[in-house]
Amino acid sequence: MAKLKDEGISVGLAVVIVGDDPASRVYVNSKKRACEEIGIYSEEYALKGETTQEELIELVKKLNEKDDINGILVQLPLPRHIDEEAVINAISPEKDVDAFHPVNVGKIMIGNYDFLPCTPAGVMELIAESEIDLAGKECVVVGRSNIVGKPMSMLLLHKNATVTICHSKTKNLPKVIKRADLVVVAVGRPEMVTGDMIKEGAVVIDVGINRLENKKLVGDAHFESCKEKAAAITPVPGGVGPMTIAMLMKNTVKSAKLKAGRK
Ligand code: L34
Repeated sequence: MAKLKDEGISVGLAVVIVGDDPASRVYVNSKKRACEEIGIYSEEYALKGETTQEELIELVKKLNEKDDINGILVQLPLPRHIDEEAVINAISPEKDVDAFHPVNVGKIMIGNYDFLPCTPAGVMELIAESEIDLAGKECVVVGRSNIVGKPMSMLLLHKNATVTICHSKTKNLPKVIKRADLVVVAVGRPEMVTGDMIKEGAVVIDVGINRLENKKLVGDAHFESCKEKAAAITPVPGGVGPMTIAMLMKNTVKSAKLKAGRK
C-alpha cells in the first residue's frame, strides 16, 4: 500500500448495508476492519431497512461518480422489497469489486476478467496455496448460486477440472459427491456432507456458514467425520470466510490500479 501511495494512487471502498441482519453486520464490520488494517480508505453507508430501491440506486449512482471510491460493495441479502438484480446492475462495472454485475460475470465466462467474485476467488487461492493441481480432477460443486456455485464451477473449469454442478434436484447426491477428488459445498445446510459421502483422500472446501440454535457456527460439511477421510478440509469458522474478505481487498486495490492506468 505504501508503494501505491508513492505512486499517488489512493484506494477507497464504499460498503453499503441495508437493514439490520446480524450476520451482514458481522461481515461488514470485518470488511471495514480489513480496510483499516491494510490502509484502504473506507466509507460505510448503513441504511434503514425501509429504504426504497430508488433511494438505494440513487446512492449507488452517487458512489459511481465519487472520485475517492474505487469499489462499491452492497452487502447481500437485501430486504425483500428491493430487487437485488436492479441494484447490482446500477453499480459501475469498474467499481464492482464483488464481480456481480453482468458485464463482469460475462467476462469471467470468457476467461478474460478484471475481477473475480470474492468467495470463489478465495477458494481458488486456497487451492493454489495448497499446491493442488486441478487438471483432469473430478470436482463437484454443490450449490448453483450466482454468487458462489456458478462462478466457482467456471473457475475450476478454467483450471481444466472436470466439473459437476449439483443442486436441489440432483438425483443421488451422495453418489455424485463420492466420485469427487475435490468437493465445494455452498448450500447453507448445516453439516449435510458427512464423512461417509466422500472419497478417501478427497479435498473438502466448505463455503457454508450456519449458526445453530446453540449459537455454534458450523459449515455445510460435517467437519469431524470428513476430516477422517479428507486429504484436506477447510474449517468453519476460519476457512473460506476470511479469504472472501482478503479477496475483496485485492479487488479494491486492483480497481484503483486499473483506474490509474486508464487516466
Ligand atoms: N455483496 N454480499 C456481497 N458480497 C459478499 O462477498 C458477500 N458475502 C456473503 C454474504 N453477502 C455478501 C460475504 O462477504 C458471505 N460473506 C462472508 C464474509 C465473511 C465471512 C463470512 C461470509 C467471515 O468472515 N466469516 C467468519 C465467521 C464470521 C462469524 O462469526 O459469523 C469465518 O471465519 O468464516
